Amino acid sequence: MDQLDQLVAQAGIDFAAAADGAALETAKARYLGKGGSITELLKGLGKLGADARKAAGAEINKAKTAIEAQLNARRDALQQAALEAQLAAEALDVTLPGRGASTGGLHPVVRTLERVEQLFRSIGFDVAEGPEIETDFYNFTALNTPANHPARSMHDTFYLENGEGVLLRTHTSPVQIRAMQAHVEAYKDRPAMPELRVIAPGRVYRVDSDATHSPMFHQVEGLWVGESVSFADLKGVVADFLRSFFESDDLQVRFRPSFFPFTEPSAEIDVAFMSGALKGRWLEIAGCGMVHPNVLRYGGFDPERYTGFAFGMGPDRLTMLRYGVNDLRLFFEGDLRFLGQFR
Ligand code: 2NL
Repeated sequence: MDQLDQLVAQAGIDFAAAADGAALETAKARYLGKGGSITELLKGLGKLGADARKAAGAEINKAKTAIEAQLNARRDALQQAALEAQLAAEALDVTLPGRGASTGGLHPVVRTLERVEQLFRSIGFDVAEGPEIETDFYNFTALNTPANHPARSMHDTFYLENGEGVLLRTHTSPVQIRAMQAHVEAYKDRPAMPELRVIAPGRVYRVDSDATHSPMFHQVEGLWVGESVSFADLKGVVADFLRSFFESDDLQVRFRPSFFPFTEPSAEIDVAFMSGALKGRWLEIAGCGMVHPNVLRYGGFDPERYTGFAFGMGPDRLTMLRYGVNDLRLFFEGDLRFLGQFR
């Protein structure tokens, strides 16, 4: 094989060995660069006679063209390989399932609270909220619960450290006292005062913890104050509410005499379902009564002119009955396998 053919063959081998663009340019310089083999051969042509120069020049140019063709082919191949590597690295598998936009849901007790609120709104009640950190006055005194009453004891009530009579509310009644005061204040310079109808849903706290008691639980209280509000109104409102809430027209409701410091007379409310797993069993569901005159007075109402009824119930228990849940603690453990069933 003549020298030029060998040079072309060697260039082909060198170019094939170049793994990337930079290596290929270095290899190219050995043949086509300033001091490259082909360049040196072309420089040597000057020493030849005219005929020999013409023949040799044609041969060298042919070799040069062949080397350039190999160079371009290798350059294209390297570029193509780089592109393919990049595409492979950036590849997206569009057949993979999506990340899953999971929708949240309302806590079952919140669903109960919203249902209770909606039913009472439909008969003209407002919904009131208030602070969970309360004073001794609003939580106890204004509710006719005297200083030495057992409900105030350290065993039932979470008192705040360094707080002068500051505590976690043990019921939502303080919200009702505040609502009464605000109502009386709002109408003090008006010719007449409309009736006050309000429910107070929210979190309450007591030092208590077992399968049926949680240190944090919920309460909904209702209050209706006016000039001719009677126990008969109380019975009608509560019985209608319970039948609507449980969607059962034949729900049995009974009022059993009881005692609360803030109502007189007072009653316990029991219900019995006429079908289902709990059929025929009386279940305690709420407490109620006519607002005690002292409580009306603390709220700003003249007990000689106004009467009112109040009731309190546990939405946690309402939720357990409505959904057939048997352990209260499930509501407060934050386990999504349980909570996810109520969406
Ligand atoms: C129960 C008992 C009750 C009330 C709450 C109340 C509020 C005011 C005035 C008078 Cl501002 N009473 N609330 C009355 C009777 C019973 O709750 O067993 N709750 C779960």
